[in-house]
Amino acid sequence: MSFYPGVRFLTSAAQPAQFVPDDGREVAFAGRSNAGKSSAINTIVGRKALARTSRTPGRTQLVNFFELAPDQRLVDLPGYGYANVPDRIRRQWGALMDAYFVGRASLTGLFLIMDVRRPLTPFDRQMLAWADASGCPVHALLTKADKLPKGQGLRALADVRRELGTAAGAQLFSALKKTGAETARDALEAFLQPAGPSGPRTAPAEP
Ligand SMILES: Nc1nc2c(ncn2[C@@H]2O[C@H](COP(=O)(O)OP(=O)(O)O)[C@@H](O)[C@H]2O)c(=O)[nH]1
Ligand SMILES: [Mg+2]
Repeated sequence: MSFYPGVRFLTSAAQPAQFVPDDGREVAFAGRSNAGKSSAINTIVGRKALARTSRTPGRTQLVNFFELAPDQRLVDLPGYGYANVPDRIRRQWGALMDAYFVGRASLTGLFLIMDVRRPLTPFDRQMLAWADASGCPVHALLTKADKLPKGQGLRALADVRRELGTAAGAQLFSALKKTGAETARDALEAFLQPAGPSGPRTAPAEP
């Protein structure tokens, strides 16, 4: 079952002009190729094949937009960090990400997907820097937690939390075992919900 009954694919953008209109609220998912990003999206949304999963990472640099509910979107950013990528493609990726992070007013949260066994690669740090520069809060998923004994997973989580400090939330996650799915969904929801009334509370009306 899907936690977002109205979820639907909107479009794939190869360049900024193809991004969907920048309104409502949008949460982006980024991660090293093969880290488990598509699997995490499918698990969190509760749809088996919303985002495509694969063993052989594709090289197409596309930003995939999904509508979760009216005015709420999930964005699957192109994977990064796989070997043997021509420089031209790497530059194209950088330009696309830069355009996305700099200009995206509706971006209210970033999910950073990292293999629990290989967290915080240089590319991940670049993502964190982009998010920080655009004032976008980050939630890190340490995926494939089922691949490590529990103690090792918890140590990896503690290490990542120590490094990130207040820069991001972090949790263990497994698409295979569904570990952490609910926590991740709560974090997604928190990013998608408009903040409560910001200014000072209005005093009760005088009689
Ligand atoms: N054991 C395990 N394997 C996973 C998990 N998540 C993804 N995978 C596998 O890792 C590979 C890459 O996953 P995918 O979601 O396509 O990664 P992406 O390239 O980041 O989108 C696939 O073979 C998945 O089946 C997980 O939580 N546990
Ligand atoms: Mg993928």
